[in-house]
Amino acid sequence: LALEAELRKAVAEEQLQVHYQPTYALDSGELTGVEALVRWPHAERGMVPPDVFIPLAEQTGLIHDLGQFVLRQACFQGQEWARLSPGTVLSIGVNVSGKQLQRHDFAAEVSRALHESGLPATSLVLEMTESVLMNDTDSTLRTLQALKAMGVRIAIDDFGTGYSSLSYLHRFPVDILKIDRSFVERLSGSGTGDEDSLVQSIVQLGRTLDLETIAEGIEEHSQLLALRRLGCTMAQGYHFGRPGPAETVSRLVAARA
Ligand code: G
Ligand code: G
Ligand code: MN
Ligand code: NA
Repeated sequence: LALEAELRKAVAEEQLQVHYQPTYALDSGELTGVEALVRWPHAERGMVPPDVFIPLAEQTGLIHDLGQFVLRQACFQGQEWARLSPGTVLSIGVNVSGKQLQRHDFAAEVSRALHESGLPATSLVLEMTESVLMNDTDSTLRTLQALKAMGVRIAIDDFGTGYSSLSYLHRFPVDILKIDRSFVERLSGSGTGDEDSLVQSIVQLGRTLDLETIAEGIEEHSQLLALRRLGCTMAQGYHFGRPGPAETVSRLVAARA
């Protein structure tokens, strides 16, 4: 079978899996949420990485069903964690591609997933890249405003790698900047080097615009210390935990309950 046909089958038969990577508060070390990351376990190819099949899904239109699957899984799972540990509110991050956002019924589908799962809208964070928001159409604006009205939050993924224009931050109701891991990788450790000023600028931009900042790709303790020094409040990365099956997060949630 061609990869496309196999992916179509995998989506239709719900063979895709959703893994979750935890995010943490940098000061308290508290678990604050997760990012949902789709996985494709393939009989012959092993785990096919999303870098391979997400672009294919976008080209073929499969991204709509795939995206709905991930969104619904993440919402139901998020609500289960909320039940496991009442009083703990985890943010549930779900990646959204531009193709999904362009669909006129996207906000309605999000609303349906929230209602059917019982997950509060304020727990859901939709992650999209800057390039998605550069597609500055009235329909994108309407969709984001509808999501905002529900209480869903919007995060800019890979922030700083896309476009030099920041005008979309004024036009669209953005809540969170996720600092791309390429910036985190270059942190000096002292928090005072030239390479640190970029991260510091993003954190300050976030503060000025009243946006949260989450640093991605923390692999070293020294990066954690530098980020704290630079005023970043939240982080995710291999240093804290790799993406893993829902049960891994369930254990973390149960441990705090
Ligand atoms: O998960 P890593 O674990 O390999 O993910 C690689 C890329 O795939 C990232 O850029 C991530 O944003 C993207 N990705 C992972 N899961 C999803 C998903 O459910 N939907 C979309 N659109 N992209 C995803
Ligand atoms: O584009 P997006 O931010 O959604 O992609 C997240 C990707 O980053 C996933 O592929 C995830 O597995 C990966 N990732 C998460 N933490 C780390 C990390 O500490 N180091 C590296 N190299 N990749 C990471
Ligand atoms: Mn992401
Ligand atoms: Na990213």
